[in-house]
Amino acid sequence: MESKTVIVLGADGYLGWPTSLHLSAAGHEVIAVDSLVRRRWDRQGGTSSLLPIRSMPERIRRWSAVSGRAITWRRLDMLNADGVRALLEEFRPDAVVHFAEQRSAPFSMIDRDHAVMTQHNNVVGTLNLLFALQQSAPDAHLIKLGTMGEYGTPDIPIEEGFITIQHEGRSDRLPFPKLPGSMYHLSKVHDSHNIHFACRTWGLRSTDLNQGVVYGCTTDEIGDDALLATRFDYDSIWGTVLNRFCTQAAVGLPLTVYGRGGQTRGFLDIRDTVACIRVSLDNLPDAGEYRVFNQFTEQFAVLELAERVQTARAAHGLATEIDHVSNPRVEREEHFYQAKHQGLIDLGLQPHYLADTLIDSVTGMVERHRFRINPDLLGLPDVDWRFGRRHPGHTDTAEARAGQVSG
Ligand code: NAD
Ligand code: USQ
Repeated sequence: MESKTVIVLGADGYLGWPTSLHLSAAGHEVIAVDSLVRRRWDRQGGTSSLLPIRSMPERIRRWSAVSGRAITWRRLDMLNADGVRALLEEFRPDAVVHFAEQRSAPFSMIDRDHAVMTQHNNVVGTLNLLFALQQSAPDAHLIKLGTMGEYGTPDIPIEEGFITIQHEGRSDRLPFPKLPGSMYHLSKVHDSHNIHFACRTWGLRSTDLNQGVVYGCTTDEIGDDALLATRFDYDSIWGTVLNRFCTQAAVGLPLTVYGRGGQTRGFLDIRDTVACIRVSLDNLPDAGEYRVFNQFTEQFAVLELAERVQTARAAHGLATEIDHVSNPRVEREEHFYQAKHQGLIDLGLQPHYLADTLIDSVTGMVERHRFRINPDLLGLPDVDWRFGRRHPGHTDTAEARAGQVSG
């Protein structure tokens, strides 16, 4: 397989770090880039990864020692437009994988400042990248992480990016309608429009990956090497639902199903996140092509997931309680959901489906690190879609605003 030069933006994050390792193991030259702003948001908000994570230089040294492969590290904020352009000119990448965004829906709904910061960070960062690509690397393949939540939960099947519409005797293939459910999810819709425009107008080539909710904490490259661990969030701001349920179960707390629990989403194992990026990288879109894949492997209702965790624990003789807590979000709790996800499978993705063994391995990891858990972060959320943060002062918003600037 041809070795490519790949810049991974957001490489210090939950998904960016394992992807950097996976692409490096596949023989690509990887340049890992991050502003480290997420570590700052954690410090400011009192959250932290359950798994201890090393600094980027430490993790890269460890990877080099165990694999014999080098990864280049650069600290850079995507809001620094000149820096983004200089990065592309220095490395002349074949591809850029863009994870570097504020990715929490509850964080974006805390208050006006957090909503503005989220959309500014994500939309302006991506615009800076698009202009830098146009000027300095127009042939590079942009692989951008979008989200299934861009579509919302319409009462018709969800296509992969585009839908053919018949209207008044005419027909066209148009972007699928979007009904996002948070200020964060909206930022991804704005990104998608901007990327599509850049492909149509400047001839850039891009794969927009509408990824579902990710679960799990390890990949083939990380294994059980603590020095290579990626972050694992369990709190109500950053923790995604299955990771939270496994954590709650492991410490004997009730699983917090929001509302009735019929909310259905697409899900995938973190091992499939990294595989999807590699598969996208191996299959180059044409110049000017804006390609969209729905990146998930199975869909579940939230209550169904809680019951899966309950069943997996019961197999070990352990009882798990499920609590239906008042839903802090504005979302449908019972709805039709049928989203297509064929594109990546056609390109060769071999999915991992949710198994009790995965639930066991995540709960086992949590049990080994339970002394690091702050139970206040594990329970009920304190951000409400209608009212913002219930306990103002928990995060200093002025400080949080400053958090968008790296340094
Ligand atoms: P994460 O918060 O763990 O990682 C994101 C990284 O991007 C962080 O290390 C952060 O410091 C960095 N970053 C943010 N803004 C930046 C900026 N302006 N300049 C440079 N670096 C910046 O998040 P994650 O879970 O790894 O998510 C990565 C991407 O995948 C996000 O775009 C997210 O929207 C998308 N996604 C995640 C999930 C999921 O379940 N985790 C699901 C679907 C899509
Ligand atoms: N939920 C619960 N209980 C919890 C936590 C969540 O019932 O303790 C419910 C939520 O109400 C929601 C669903 O679980 O209906 C998913 O919530 P989540 O926090 O796991 O995921 P979400 O906020 O949608 O965001 C996550 C990532 C985001 C990514 C998105 C993919 O943080 O970066 O874009 O998943 S998707 O959902 O497909 O848009």
